[in-house]
Amino acid sequence: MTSSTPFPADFLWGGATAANQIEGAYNEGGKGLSIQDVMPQGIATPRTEGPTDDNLKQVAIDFYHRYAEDIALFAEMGFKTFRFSIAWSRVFPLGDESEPNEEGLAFYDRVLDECEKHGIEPLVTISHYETPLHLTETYDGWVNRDLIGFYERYARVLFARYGTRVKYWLTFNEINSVLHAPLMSGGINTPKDQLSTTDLYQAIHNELVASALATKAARELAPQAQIGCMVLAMPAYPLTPDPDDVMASLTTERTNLAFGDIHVRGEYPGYYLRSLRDQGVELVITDEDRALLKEHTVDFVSFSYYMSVAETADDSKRIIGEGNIMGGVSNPTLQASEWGWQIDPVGLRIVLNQFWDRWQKPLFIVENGLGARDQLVEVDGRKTVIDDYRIDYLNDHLVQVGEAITDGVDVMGYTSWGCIDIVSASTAQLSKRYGFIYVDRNDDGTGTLDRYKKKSFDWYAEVISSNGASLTR
Ligand code: BGP
Repeated sequence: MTSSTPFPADFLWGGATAANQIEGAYNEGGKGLSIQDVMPQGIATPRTEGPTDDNLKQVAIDFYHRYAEDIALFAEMGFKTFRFSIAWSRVFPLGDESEPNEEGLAFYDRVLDECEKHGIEPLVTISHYETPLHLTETYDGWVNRDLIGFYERYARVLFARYGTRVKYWLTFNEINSVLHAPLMSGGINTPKDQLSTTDLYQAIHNELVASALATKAARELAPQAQIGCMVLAMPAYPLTPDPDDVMASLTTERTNLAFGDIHVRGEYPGYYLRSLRDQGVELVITDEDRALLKEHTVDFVSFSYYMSVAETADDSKRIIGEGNIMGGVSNPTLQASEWGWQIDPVGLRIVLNQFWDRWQKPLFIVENGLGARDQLVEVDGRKTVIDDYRIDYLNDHLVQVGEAITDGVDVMGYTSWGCIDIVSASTAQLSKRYGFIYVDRNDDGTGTLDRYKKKSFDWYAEVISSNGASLTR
């Protein structure tokens, strides 16, 4: 380690993925269907009746069969940690059975074997946009309180099986995204335009209680485990200095900050309760729920960060960008990616400072990256991608992480999203690539699935080996 880096010596550098976006093998090993099997276009179109052949996630990048090769490539980059999710429907094919599927559990044993072989610390998401389809169709997903028990049973199986091997756990991926993507995030079958506000907020409450119960279970079954919540972070800047715009931006930010507040402080904040009252929402919250939330708060806060948005109180000024699933007003000072996500490295420093000031919990950036179209070229007889745009994006964001650490923020680590090319969550494309490793698979499903190192592969390896000293400031 050189003295010119702000990153601590034990900083967890790595990459992040999710089961449904990498594994494929959608009906192998006793796996049941998940909501992803009826979402061939991501969140762009309504769900289909059943699985369809045009769904790239059926094969994804075939990580189910190629995990050893892929983890070896991550190790070659020097990863200290690898974030992946466990497919709930691999472990409980329907979701409401009493006994887990041994073949599904054995797969993750093998993944963990490979991580251990290379000295890579696993970072496991328990639920990442892949609710078993049966729970969606029979119970309407998280709207139904029964899911709390099914999730707790699933989490207990994971802690009992992997608790000595996995230290870092995340309960729900981007838990706040259920506000905008009820099916993908909350497994809710009722179409968004027919879903009542009460049902939506009840689903959120049920997930929060389940998250607390998982934390409780971890304390019992895996005492050395560290449990994190995971929120989609997206600062909302006031579009102008007009106090009404500032208030509007605060209100928008609070729709996301509430999730961290509840996970860290163990109770609903006053502004959240007021918003429920204003919307005429009355939730079923038991005394036991309140006690669970209060007693089983998280050890750390993890989050994804891709973009910021602007906010205004003046509807005539609302120019909505393409945005993430969370939407938002475009910021005229920022450039956007090809998919309309506004690029804002300083926003990451702002989020880190805001979260640290607010919660005083260690922070883990578990998703960040640039989705871009790549072109495979041949250089010195070797196929590669010259992805300087991705290097620039990641470099500029990591420099801001360094600034935040220098500001005094406790940052545990950074896992760039889609460290190997994967199927996109929002659009289900493979052409929206994030990886350091190119996967030869196209949007029409053609391709060899061969892996090629991009220019960013060597760049990230250097960032890790120098512990951030090689970043260009
Ligand atoms: C987050 C999700 C991920 C991931 C990422 C990039 O919202 O947690 O699953 O996919 O965004 O989004 P996309 O794949 O739509 O480009």
